[in-house]
Amino acid sequence: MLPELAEPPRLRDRMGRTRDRLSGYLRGIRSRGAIGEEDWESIEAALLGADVGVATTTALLQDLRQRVRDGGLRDGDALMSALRQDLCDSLTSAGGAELQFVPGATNVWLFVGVNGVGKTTTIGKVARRQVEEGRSVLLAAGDTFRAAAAEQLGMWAARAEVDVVRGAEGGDPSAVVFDAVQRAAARGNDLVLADTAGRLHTKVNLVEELKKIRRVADRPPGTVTEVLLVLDATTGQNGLIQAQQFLQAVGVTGVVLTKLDGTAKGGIVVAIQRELGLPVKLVGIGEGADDLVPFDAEQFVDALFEDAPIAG
Ligand SMILES: Nc1nc2c(ncn2[C@@H]2O[C@H](COP(=O)(O)OP(=O)(O)OP(=O)(O)O)[C@@H](O)[C@H]2O)c(=O)[nH]1
Ligand SMILES: [Mg+2]
Repeated sequence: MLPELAEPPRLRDRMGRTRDRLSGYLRGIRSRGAIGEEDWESIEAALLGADVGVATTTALLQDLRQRVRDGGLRDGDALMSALRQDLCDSLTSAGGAELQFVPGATNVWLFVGVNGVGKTTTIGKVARRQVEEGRSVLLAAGDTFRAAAAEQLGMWAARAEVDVVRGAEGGDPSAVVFDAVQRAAARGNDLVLADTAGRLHTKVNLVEELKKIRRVADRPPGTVTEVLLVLDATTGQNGLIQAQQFLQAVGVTGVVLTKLDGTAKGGIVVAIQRELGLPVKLVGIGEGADDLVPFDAEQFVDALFEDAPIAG
């Protein structure tokens, strides 16, 4: 039997660093009777400091300034509520956080992303949750670059009580994924979680390798229902540049943003969704097996601000 899953950790409890950074700038604005130029500067500095990004920050500020000019927002309290609402809206515009799964099929979820972002750890956490939800999971050790990668995945597999298909070190990763899909179909596993090596974006042939993995995984009986780009929140805006490279190589369906617990730059979530048009589906908030939660825009925005949630 799997050890009982702990209560899922709360975003709010793990996002203290980003919240502290924001509140350092925003403290006091809510109680302002009239909004002054220094308040706009504080909001801008807060959003940029949290890595919301220049384009998104500019758009948010333009909208808010216009509404203040039009008389729709009369004081600091109204302004802060509007900012929260705007953030929430921009976080839901790229689509929902639901993970796609076709019942009865051999679903494949591919995990891609550069070195060290947390792909293997995320697969371990996802495996556990999916087993808990009643799915029959098989792992594919598609990172054949280092033997240690398959071993690491094997440890997570043991924790989730699922099997892992491995290949030879230096072997063809798409062959491993192919084997995993065949085996899953033969044994009635309905979900294959495939790990990949992390240097794929750097060389053209490696990008080709990733495309090939995807093609092979999508061949019947397999069907690729998610391609999840894993990004490390602590790398901030650089993550967006990485994302572009992967977007061009494989059809990414969503983002897993890891290490939100270790950064003051949690605003990158907003930039990813607005600037890439990709939904953040899962967020990693620690190194433990339970430290992964589905992304929820409202909970996220609540976790960013020091004061009470938006009324109503
Ligand atoms: N604090 C924190 N650490 C995390 C999180 N997710 C992963 N890590 C840590 O990040 C490090 C790298 O994780 P891996 O899962 O090995 O990353 P990877 O993308 O598979 O790396 P490569 O296989 O080298 O490409 C490990 O020390 C993890 O424990 C998270 O959400 N929060
Ligand atoms: Mg790995």
